[in-house]
Amino acid sequence: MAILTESEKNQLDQRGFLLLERLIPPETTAELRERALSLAEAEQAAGKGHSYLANDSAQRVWNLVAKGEIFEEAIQHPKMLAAMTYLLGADCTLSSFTVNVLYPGAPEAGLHIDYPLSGLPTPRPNSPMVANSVWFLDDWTLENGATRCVPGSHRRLEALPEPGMAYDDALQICGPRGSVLIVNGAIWHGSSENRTNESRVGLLGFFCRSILKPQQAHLELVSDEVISRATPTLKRLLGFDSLPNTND
Ligand SMILES: O=C(O)CCC(=O)C(=O)O
Repeated sequence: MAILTESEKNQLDQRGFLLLERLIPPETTAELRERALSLAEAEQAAGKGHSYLANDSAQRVWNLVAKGEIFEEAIQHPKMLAAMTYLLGADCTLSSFTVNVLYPGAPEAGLHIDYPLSGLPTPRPNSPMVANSVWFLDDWTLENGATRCVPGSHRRLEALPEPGMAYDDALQICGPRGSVLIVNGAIWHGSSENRTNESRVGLLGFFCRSILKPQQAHLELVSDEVISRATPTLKRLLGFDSLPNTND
């Protein structure tokens, strides 16, 4: 069973994020990238692309667990799940699993905290409630939109980042493809501008405590075939162990 080192736990506690460098082998990273881009292209061509940011310069592909066995396996990565367990408890569930593509010219996305934290009354909870894993399927560089994070901002329980404001303490987290950035969802974070001629392709494995409503209704979205081959871990992540009771 994968575990976090004391230093890794400390980084999550103090800074609110942790970079796991080169976690994913190069062949798997390349396959995930190819699959992510072909899904994005297919959804665009079918008129079902989830585009956002100015000029539709960024795109999400939702519901990845239903879109290929490679994603079923990826979302169970032991070390990534060890980080989620540390932050959110051993019964944490999947909130959403998506592709995030920044096409050339995508502007920076505003700093934010993750769903549903920004909708909560303040002071927000002091303990981690949701957390994201940002999978670098390309090298994350200063030029292509590497994720910005404000270290320690998960402790600002009353404040939210102001739209359009540049924060001097925001750091761009750069790293080689195959790395996974674990982010407490209460950290002020967001993607940066992609000033290159290449797409920046990533995955977002987003998790929540089991008491929260996930971003996606996985039990409705995932086919019986996926559920029939799901491991106990995947079933738990999809929400089987955290359903409301049906006593009558
Ligand atoms: O893709 C990234 O760099 C970060 C995405 C993000 O901030 C989010 O979806 O909450």
